[in-house]
Amino acid sequence: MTNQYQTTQLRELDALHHLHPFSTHSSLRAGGARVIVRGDGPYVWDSEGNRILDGMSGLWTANVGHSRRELAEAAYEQMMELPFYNTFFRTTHPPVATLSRKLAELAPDNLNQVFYGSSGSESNDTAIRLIRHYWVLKGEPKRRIIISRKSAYHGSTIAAASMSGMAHMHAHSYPVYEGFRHIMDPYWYGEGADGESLEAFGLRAARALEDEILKVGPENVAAFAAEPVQGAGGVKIPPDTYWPEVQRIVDKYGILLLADEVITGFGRLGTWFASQYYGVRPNLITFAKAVTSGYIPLSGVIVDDKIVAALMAHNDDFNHGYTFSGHPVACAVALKNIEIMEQERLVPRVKEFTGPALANVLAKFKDHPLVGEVRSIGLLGAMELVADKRPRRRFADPGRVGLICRDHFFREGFIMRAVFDTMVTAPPLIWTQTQFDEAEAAIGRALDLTLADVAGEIAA
Ligand code: PXG
Repeated sequence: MTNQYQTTQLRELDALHHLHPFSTHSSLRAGGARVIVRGDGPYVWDSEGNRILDGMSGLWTANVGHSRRELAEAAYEQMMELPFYNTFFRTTHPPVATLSRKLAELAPDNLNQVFYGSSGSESNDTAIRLIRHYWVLKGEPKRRIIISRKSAYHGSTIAAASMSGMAHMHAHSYPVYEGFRHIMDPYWYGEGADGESLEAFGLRAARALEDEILKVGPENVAAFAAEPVQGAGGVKIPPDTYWPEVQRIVDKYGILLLADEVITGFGRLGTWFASQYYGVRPNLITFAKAVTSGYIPLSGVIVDDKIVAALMAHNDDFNHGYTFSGHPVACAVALKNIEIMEQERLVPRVKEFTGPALANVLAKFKDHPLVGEVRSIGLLGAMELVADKRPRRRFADPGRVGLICRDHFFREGFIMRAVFDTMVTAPPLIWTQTQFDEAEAAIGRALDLTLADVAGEIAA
């Protein structure tokens, strides 16, 4: 354990020299960062010795839990054998070839080839280039527009941020990359009209895609890009009617479908990919995060045979790639991670036990005075904190109460993330009843403490 002196020193070094992602730097510097020093299975420890139940799997990543020896050994062995070699200039190596075959086996039938990167953002940049290049190769270069959704998060590089819908990201000084359009989210709690059924809302949200296609001209549309379940946007789970209607529209206009499975891939919904859960047929799946359980960066795009056929039909280079595309150590860790998931049956277990257990914990709080809605699918869950449940009235100053609640969760030894005033969770796939019980107790205490802080703002 780090002692108090070291903690203070580390906080100081961090404040002086480390610019954190997505942070308000002034308040971060004033308050200092929490120092996390260790992880083991479902828990992490801070430098003051507090054990914290990690309800976010790191950051939607650690599906097999923290600090698994097998993964460290896989990395070590690969580093001793071949720590790095590139995959440019007609070279390959055993881990990348073997992992690619494995991913083709796990992905839907028409997706059989993988292009690698090191982050979700990079994989989405690759997907964007592949999509636009495909239409050029097919002789339809006008098809450049990619439609996505308002709360989408596809990454932080300029292209991936442009495909993301979050207006607060576009507000920064860079120009939004040309050729993206954003439609409504399938978010019933936020956007459903009073009295509108989930089913009717799901169809309305899907038809926003058709409206947009017609508005910009079908001949200009290259693809629709979406997370099967929106993660960073607030665990927005589409109604059952949404994806079949989207698939119908995509098929009708012959546009490509990109499923961003950076969060939903590798078992979160009880299938290897959420596309399989929903029965949708994407032409590209992007993945990252849990492919290695976050132990080492790796990402990629799994690509439809018809896109590969278009590439094969031409003799031009596809001028794109990263030094670390198919990094051997990352691929070796991914193979071991997938092997662990298979051996421990972690994916079917989401349907059999962990998914229902999470739903059960969240359901206990649906009548809490602060909670407007609880929802979950597999191991993704959310709780809406509201000032008044009945007309779905939110708190003034969105995000304030979410942060109060998040801090109470932390102090109660449990990590949940606040997306404005929506508390979200994505537990690792290894939780047992013990962790679900601990989560339930911590949620109960943290909600009550939050309620005490904001009692004056709650409808009677
Ligand atoms: N697509 C999706 C669906 C994501 O969730 C990315 C792409 C980008 O991946 P990289 O590896 O470039 O970060 C993500 C990332 C949050 C949070 O606060 C979520 C992400 C990243 C950072 C924070 O929920 N998701």
